Amino acid sequence: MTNEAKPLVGVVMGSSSDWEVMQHACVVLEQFGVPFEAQVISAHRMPDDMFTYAESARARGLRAIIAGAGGAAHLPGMIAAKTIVPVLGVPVPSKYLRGEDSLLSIVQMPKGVPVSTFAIGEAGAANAALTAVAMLAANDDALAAQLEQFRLDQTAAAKAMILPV
Ligand code: RP5
Repeated sequence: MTNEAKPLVGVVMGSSSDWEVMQHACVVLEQFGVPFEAQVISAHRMPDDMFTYAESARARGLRAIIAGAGGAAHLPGMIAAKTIVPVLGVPVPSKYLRGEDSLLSIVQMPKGVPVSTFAIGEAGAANAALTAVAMLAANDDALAAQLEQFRLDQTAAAKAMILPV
């Protein structure tokens, strides 16, 4: 899946079963008109593809990689080990440990190879994408204005909230 010819953000996940969560990153990138690509790359089931993806990421123009995985979630960390493109890790909820295993696997990177780690699940996926947008906005005034407006809209929506009491 890709929404433009030359993606700036790569969205990868360990399984198609992660899509329910990871699609929320793609929705945000689409909303901001950021060119991205999305695909399954499994650290455990296709390690050679994972390394090829990471090694070629920067030369292909990727400026951020959003990587989601569940369980023993090695994908974000191993991608980060093979590229200097910033990796934004999304812990996907797992069947038995509700994603706490995913979170700890992703967040506890040894010093020297960082993975920026987000909340478990949908909020983490969306926030990883918003962070990628913010990173790109550092050199893109139009994108920065879009992000400012997004925040203003959120504030207005919160102020308009009415409780049922
Ligand atoms: C991880 O294992 C994936 O990221 C996924 O969250 C989890 C389960 O994968 P499936 O068995 O559903 O393919 O590698």
